[in-house]
Amino acid sequence: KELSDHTELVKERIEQQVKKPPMYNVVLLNDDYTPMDFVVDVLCKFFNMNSDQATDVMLTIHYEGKGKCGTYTAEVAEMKVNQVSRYAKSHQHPLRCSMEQA
Ligand code: NFA
Repeated sequence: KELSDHTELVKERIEQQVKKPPMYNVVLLNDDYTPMDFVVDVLCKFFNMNSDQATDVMLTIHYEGKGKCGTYTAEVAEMKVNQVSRYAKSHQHPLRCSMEQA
């Protein structure tokens, strides 16, 4: 019995180590002022998209209110949100970026 209890504990520990971390979608929100070109630039610069992909995502955001830019672990998603927010602010655009559980 003790042996199987121990086996169960080891199994649980391995399961935790193998378990995938929670993932987050980084999203951009539409607004009335940020230029379309700037959004495409952000998507290329921070989310490694080509111009065609970036234009598709930008138009989705423009017409649907928000759009997914990528899916990352919490640490990486937070970094993207901070970098994009700082970049938009430094160019005096109101573009907002946030993360949500995937
Ligand atoms: N809606 C903005 C415009 O018409 C473009 C935009 C797209 C802004 C995606 C923010 C996000 N200039």
